[in-house]
Amino acid sequence: MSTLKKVLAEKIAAHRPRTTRLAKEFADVSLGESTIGQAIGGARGIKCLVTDISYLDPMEGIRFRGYTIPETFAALPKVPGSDYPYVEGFWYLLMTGDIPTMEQTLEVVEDWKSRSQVPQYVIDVLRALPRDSHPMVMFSSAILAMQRDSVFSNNYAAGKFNKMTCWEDMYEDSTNLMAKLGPIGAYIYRMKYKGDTHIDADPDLDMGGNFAHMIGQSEDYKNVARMYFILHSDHESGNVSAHTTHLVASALSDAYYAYSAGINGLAGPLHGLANEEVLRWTQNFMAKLGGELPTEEQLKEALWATLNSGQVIPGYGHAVLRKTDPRYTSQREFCLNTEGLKDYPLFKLVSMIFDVTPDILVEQGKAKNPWPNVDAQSGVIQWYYGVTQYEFYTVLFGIGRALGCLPNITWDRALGYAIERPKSVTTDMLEAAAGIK
Ligand code: AMX
Repeated sequence: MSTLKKVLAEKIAAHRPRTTRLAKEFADVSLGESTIGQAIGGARGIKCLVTDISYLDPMEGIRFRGYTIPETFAALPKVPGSDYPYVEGFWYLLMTGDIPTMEQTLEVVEDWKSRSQVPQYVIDVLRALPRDSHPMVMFSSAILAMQRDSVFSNNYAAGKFNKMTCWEDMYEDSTNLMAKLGPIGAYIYRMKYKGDTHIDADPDLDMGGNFAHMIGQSEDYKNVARMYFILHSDHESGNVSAHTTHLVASALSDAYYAYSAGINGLAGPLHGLANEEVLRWTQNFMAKLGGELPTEEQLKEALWATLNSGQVIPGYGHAVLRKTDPRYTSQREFCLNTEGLKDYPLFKLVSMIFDVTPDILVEQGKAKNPWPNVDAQSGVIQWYYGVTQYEFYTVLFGIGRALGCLPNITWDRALGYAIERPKSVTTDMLEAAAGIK
């Protein structure tokens, strides 16, 4: 058994009595009541999910297993010659809550390599889809196609379901899936945008480095990939992709069914597609100006025109955050510290948008959070390095998001979380509760 799985088994055994005690002795303790506004308004703020993988404070932003983004980057073992950590070490952290040693990290690196071969039938599925299908359709289809190999579902069908040990099958499925997502993303990218020519994995590289290599990117982009996947991994469990994955898994559906569904949620413009929308908005705007940077007045006009036409400013606002997203700040610092990128016109425009948009959103008076989220900054980095196919950006997000969603559903199984089933009411009942009927 790998060190990671052994440590995970110990953590699970130590954690189980806490959840069991809470459910048995304190089940009636209230976490707050729900209102009509919350029932109509997307369940915003209702506390009815549990996760220990990450926590999102509205003012501070995300902490992964208790670590802020800078603390996470500082604490994890770094890829030799790089300022950025191994994605594999981050996976160890999210799974167990422990910062791994270099040795433990390298064990995960080897484990993923041994599981990373994409089956030929997945390639066949990808090739059978119309080539102009959105890359998220391809990504989700590839994940779903692999369900036939699910350890959990195959054991379940063989009558081998055991509530106490089934987390191990979920762990195996999650690891098998995670190890293949980078290569699948790279295959989609090269098939769609690089003349259907493909690059084999380099056995000497880590997951992030290999993704950069397999899409045909530069040495510098390896750090971009590592940073990007880690930053997009987890944002506690109420967001659409994480919640969908958890919800589907709660029916004892396996990791493939669950994460394919999560990816479909990530594909929406209010969620993961926003990074594509940000680049489209910004590029269209620059094209109208003949490639020149706008004046502040021109920029304000364009932002108001977007709002007045009933659209949202992509990359701004958040359901939970009430300040600038630290994932935005982290990527902004990467731009400011990277020669060439800090003076790049598109980055300058993104910075100008950052300077004027919050005031405009405040003046409009609708958005509860006028500050930028992760998506406002990520596309410009991709564009700078030559990943200019912005419909692909959400696939990058989807590879990263699996780092959070899959440990979450492994723990869901370990702690025996119930099938999810919130209660519905009718509009008549709401009107009765409001005293207007
Ligand atoms: N531009 C214009 N209007 C906005 C806005 C924005 N960026 N953000 C919120 N609003 C509007 C909402 O549309 C809503 O209007 P309505 O009352 O007419 O329906 C009103 O402000 C109140 O919304 P809210 O409570 O502040 O936000 P929310 O929790 O309902 O939605 C989010 C959050 C992210 C969907 C929203 O801010 C938004 O649409 N942002 C732009 C899209 C985006 O960047 N999405 C990515 C989010 C991060 C991620 O998941 N990747």
